[in-house]
Amino acid sequence: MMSERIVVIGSNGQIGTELVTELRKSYGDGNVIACDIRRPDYDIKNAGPFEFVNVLEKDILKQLFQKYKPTQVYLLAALLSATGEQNPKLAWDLNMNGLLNVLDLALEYKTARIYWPSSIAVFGPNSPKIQTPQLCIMDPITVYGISKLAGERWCEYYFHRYGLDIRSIRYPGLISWKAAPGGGTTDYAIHIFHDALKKNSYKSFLSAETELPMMYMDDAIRGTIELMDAPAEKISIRSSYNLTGMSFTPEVLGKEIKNHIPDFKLEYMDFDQRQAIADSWPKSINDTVASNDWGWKPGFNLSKMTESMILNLRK
Ligand code: VAH
Repeated sequence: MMSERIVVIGSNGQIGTELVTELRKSYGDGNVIACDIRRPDYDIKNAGPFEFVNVLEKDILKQLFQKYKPTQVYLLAALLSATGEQNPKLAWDLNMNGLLNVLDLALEYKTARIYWPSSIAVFGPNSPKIQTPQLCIMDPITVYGISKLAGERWCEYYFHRYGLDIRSIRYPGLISWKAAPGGGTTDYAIHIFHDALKKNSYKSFLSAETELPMMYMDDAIRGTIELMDAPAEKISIRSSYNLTGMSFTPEVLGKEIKNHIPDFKLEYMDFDQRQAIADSWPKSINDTVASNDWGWKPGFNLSKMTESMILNLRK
């Protein structure tokens, strides 16, 4: 079997950092090319090939495809919900034209499989809030969500029109300790652990009862690779799969942290513009289609995630 050659664009990000490491374990360091707009701030470069790539510079991107003829491409580069609202036109340009550049080049160079992440940000105020289904009303209020919803439509179009095997997951909030989060609305659930260990306290920018779907990064990485490894005939969704691990509020997370740090104190900011974004998103996600199609099953619940975060951050 021809060996896989995998290009990961956006390798320095919260997901990319861990995905490159995991893929290199399976496919060998030299077969996973980490690509980003800036040099990695840790030793990923020493562990395997790294290329400076701006996904909006199509000629440079074409040289990357020409040089590596990748069998798989993961496009993770994007502006997330909160930072996207600070710079809407850049968010649209990067998230949308970055995807279209990769889709066109994947066609031209016959890339066997492409991965592109969507998000629960594609849902909006009129989407069902509880156990949000795979198919429903989707009226996103952020440019990030709009770009992810449009991107899902393009992915499905390139599959049906050109047969491009592109696969996607609507990630919930992702919690991890290895790499810094990148400007999301759910990032309170990461900062809270750092502050709890440093200052025994945290001031949440989301209100106590703001329930959101979340997932531990270990589950997100495993689910992503399981989706990419699934036989094509099992994939019934070519927009993007609903996927979740758990749902919780800042208050519930704070109580779970107190089980490990008894004098932890959680407070709340009076106002933050991310509250309106969070209020427009689902409280919980129905991911039975992913379970039925390719056997998805989360491995981390709130207590297991909290224990792992605190254990690893304490090291
Ligand atoms: C964000 N972490 O907050 C990302 C994610 C569902 C949330 O898309 O923007």
